[in-house]
Amino acid sequence: MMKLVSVSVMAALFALPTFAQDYQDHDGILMNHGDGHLMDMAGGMVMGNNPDTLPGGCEKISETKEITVHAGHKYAEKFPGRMFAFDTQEFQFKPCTKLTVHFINDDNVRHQWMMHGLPKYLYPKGMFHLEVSGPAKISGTLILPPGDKTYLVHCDIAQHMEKGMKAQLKVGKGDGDLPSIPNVTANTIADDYKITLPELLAKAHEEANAEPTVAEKTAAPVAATSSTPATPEDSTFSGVTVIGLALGLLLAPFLVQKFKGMSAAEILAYVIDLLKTINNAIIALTAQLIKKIQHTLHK
Ligand SMILES: [Cu+2]
Repeated sequence: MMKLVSVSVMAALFALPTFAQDYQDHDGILMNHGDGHLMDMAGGMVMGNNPDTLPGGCEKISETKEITVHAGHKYAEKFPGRMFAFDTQEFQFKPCTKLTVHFINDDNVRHQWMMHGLPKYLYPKGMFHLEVSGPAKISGTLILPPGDKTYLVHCDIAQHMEKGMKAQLKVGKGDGDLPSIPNVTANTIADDYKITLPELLAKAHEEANAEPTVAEKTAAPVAATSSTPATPEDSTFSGVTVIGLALGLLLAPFLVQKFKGMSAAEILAYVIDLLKTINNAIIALTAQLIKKIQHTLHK
């Protein structure tokens, strides 16, 4: 009997390290670089740390709260198609809350808890930001502004937000919901596994025909820059725009992949930019061609 007990005690002792994840604690070793920017040699970083200055419009700290947020691959397992996530996707606090965030990175890569849209006079670049290479823990404190507003919280390491590490923090009632937050809001562009490529092209074509404003917007500044009217170049603009649009439509299925996780405004800006580039390239080519033709005709 004694032997059995000692064997099980030994087994338990050996098994212990596999249960207890070793987290590096950065809270005691951070150096203060001023302006709420704390950093250490082990790669831990806090930006926008503000435990004592009240934002404009806050008469006093309304509440003092502490939260612990985990980040890691395992929290994304319940979200189909996602790779990284926080363990919480939505936060809500009273205006003027003093909030301490304990951020625990469970992965063996770098993650951030980055909040955007804060008042810039108090938070550099409007950000409050915790960052650490895991597995590790890091903490920071901020005082939330007054008013109802929804703030984006994400990990800004390349592709981590698009792969699921995105949340929203509502102060007061918030002012709406952000898109593509796992299990909270719908994706900006929904995954569709049933549609075929020709169908997708047809759909993109329909949508492009329904919204001629994109073409108009891109064609207008181009036409305005042409200072020599009554040249044969003028008649090429509509043709050039059509070619640009056709190219855009051909590229559409590939772009859908790229647009995953982007907001509608970001996508529109990207498309307009792309069409401008294509248009300008074709106009330059056409102009060269016309000059050559004119030369040969005049000879
Ligand atoms: Cu990350």
